[in-house]
Amino acid sequence: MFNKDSESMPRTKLKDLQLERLKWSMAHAYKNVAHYRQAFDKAGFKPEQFKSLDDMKRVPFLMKSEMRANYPFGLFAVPMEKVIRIHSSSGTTGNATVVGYTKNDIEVWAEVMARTIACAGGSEKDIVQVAYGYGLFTGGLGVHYGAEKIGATVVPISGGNTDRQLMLIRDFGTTMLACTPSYAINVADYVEKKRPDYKWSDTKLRAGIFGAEPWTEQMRKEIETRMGIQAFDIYGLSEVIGPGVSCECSAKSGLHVFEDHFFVEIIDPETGEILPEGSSGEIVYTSLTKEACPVIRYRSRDITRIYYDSCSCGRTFVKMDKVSGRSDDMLIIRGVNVFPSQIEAILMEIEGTEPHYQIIVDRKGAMDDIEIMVEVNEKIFSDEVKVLTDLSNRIRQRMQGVLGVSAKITLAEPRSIARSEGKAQRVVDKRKIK
Ligand code: DLL
Repeated sequence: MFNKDSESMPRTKLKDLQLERLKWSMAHAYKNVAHYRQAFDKAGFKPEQFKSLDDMKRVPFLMKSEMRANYPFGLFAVPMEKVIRIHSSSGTTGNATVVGYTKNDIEVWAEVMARTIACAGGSEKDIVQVAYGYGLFTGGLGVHYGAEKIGATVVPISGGNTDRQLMLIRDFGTTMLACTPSYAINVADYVEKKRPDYKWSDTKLRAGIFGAEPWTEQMRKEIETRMGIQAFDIYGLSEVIGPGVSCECSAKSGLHVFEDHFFVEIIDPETGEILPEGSSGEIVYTSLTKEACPVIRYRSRDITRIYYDSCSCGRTFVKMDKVSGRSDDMLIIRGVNVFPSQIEAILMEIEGTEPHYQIIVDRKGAMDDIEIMVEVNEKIFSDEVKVLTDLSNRIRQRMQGVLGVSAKITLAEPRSIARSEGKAQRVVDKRKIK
């Protein structure tokens, strides 16, 4: 479902549409949500004063803490009779935020998710196995509605139960798998270790739409080679809608943002200043069509870059880079900024390590201490001590070289780090717990 009219609109026309929709969205939020009224009044800004995209900088941000402070329904802009669905998320850190959807919001969500599946080459001919969790998390139902809208056959299995996932992929002829990238690797591991009889080449699986957590190019390669499929990055956040905010097309060079529904800016996370196109910073969202829970300048904390390039797929929407981390997830180790995704990228380059790891940060006296627990493969683990010592030295040196901090490396035996069916818990920051 490549909606040519909306997805390959000339950019001048798109900007006009965004301006018109921004005016509506701001007036709607101001009129119906006390929080926006107070925040706008405090900033001395009235929605009627919004005349051009340049006026965006005058509009106050919405912080996650403010969403939480309005728990549960304080940011709803329509009466409850109009709300037909609720989802809730803890995001990647902290407490729950609650979002609501009107009938029309669910329609828009299905539309952007149908586009996402189409971006990954999907159509009514596909059988889509939805192994994202169903429930308050937006992954399961988000992909489900999009797959139905495109006319595909949906297998709503939800997360977990790897044996059953494998059975249905084979028996139902699943062509597309939707789950987190860490679970996809988990499934590939499981086949290798426990199901030598299971051959990916005997299945019809040809693509995967993976997201909900940061992942690297190396992880993509790993999934693609081990399962023999094409792996696409899909991105979204519940505060904005769920999955369906942006996704990769066949070019696999950045994720197209569905700009007719979401207006994006990149800001400096420290100062809040808008940064020029192509700069790396925090991505901020304003919903253009959402009725139940409009978000105006929502600070996502996700770090990325947005830019326009004329894409071979014909879509005229800007692209965003793979999210490299979160401004609030960034670890500061002895004064050095470290993103978990950098550590992952290093591990993936080193032969013998598995993509299962955990970063444990602690404070010994006044010093930050970082330990990286890395699983190694069966072969390496059964090797002699010297091989293991060499490997751990190599990882330590590489970390020091790239990150600029020294880390303690602990090699763990195969399958000793807890697996997740959803988002993997990569970081244990004991400094926050104390
Ligand atoms: O994770 C929505 C989703 C479901 C997206 C299924 C893709 C697939 P939340 O639980 O609200 O929503 O978490 C949103 O997860 O701000 C990012 O930090 C992170 N995230 C989501 N997708 C990606 C991705 C869903 N493709 C938070 N790459 C976001 C990196 C991602 N991070």
